[in-house]
Amino acid sequence: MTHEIVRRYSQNPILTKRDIPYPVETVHNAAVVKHQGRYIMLFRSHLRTGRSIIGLARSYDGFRFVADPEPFLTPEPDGPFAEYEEFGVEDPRVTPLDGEYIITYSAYSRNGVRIALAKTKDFGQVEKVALITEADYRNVVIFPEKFGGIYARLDRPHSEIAPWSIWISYSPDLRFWGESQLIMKPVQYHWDEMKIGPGAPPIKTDRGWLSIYHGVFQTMDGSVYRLGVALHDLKNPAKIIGVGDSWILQPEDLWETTGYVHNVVFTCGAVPEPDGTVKIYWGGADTVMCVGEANISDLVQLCLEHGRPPK
Ligand code: BMA
Repeated sequence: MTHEIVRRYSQNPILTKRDIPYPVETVHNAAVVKHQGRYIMLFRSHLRTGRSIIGLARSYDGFRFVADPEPFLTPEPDGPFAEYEEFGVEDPRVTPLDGEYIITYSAYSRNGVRIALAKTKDFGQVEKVALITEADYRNVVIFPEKFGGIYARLDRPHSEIAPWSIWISYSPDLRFWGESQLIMKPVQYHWDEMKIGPGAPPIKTDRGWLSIYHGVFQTMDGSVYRLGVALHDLKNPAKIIGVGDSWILQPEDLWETTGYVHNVVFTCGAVPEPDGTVKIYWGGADTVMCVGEANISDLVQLCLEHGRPPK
């Protein structure tokens, strides 16, 4: 009998560098969405230069994925994105919205890390739309619905003054963002004390928007990345109803505790299923992709009954 809130798939890891038909060193931190009855995964891979690109894999069951022969999203050689993608593209998130898929990803360059937004209708053609932050932002996730006609996103700016926290911003058009507010902070001497960041795009439930985020704790042996949950008000996503006090997933399997960066489980995507479960996808040790299942009601309950205030 297991008391785990996230049930790991018995055949993890589900995608590794050996499954990719072009040379890569890692497969991790992937976004996953359902498109026309299939699961589409956008995954990050390190090249042997140490820089990252984004590949695509497809699945009928959400567990067994087959990678496309070519990468999906790579740094632009020229044009307005080129200067900001020079060091690579990382950690994609995908949100289905208005009949399209909105992709956000980290763009690294000598100017720092910022977030780019791209769109696709079919995961064939992809259009890079805009760079939507300045330097030193990561983990932008867009809500899959608008609020009074306005788009909303969660993100995580860096700051030397305050612990790295989760903010919300709004946009009329996905290009221009503002009205930013800090909505959730790490808690001192707690599993997420060092920094937190949005993980999967929020999932709508009847009790609120469920957000799966990562939290980091610093130890004598480096940082440990774990996953937790927060519940946002359905009508006002800036209002957090509760944050689950305990983590839902920590590095335990060998491919999570050991790899390119040890002791990391990091999510960029989760797929809610009609039976009330959610498939949560995570990168293990920045090296491989894993999946597990949870009951959405258990995650919501953790926020409501074993919750803490957001800040
Ligand atoms: C974060 C990001 C993630 C990575 C994690 C652990 O800062 O760079 O891409 O998974 O660190 O290395």
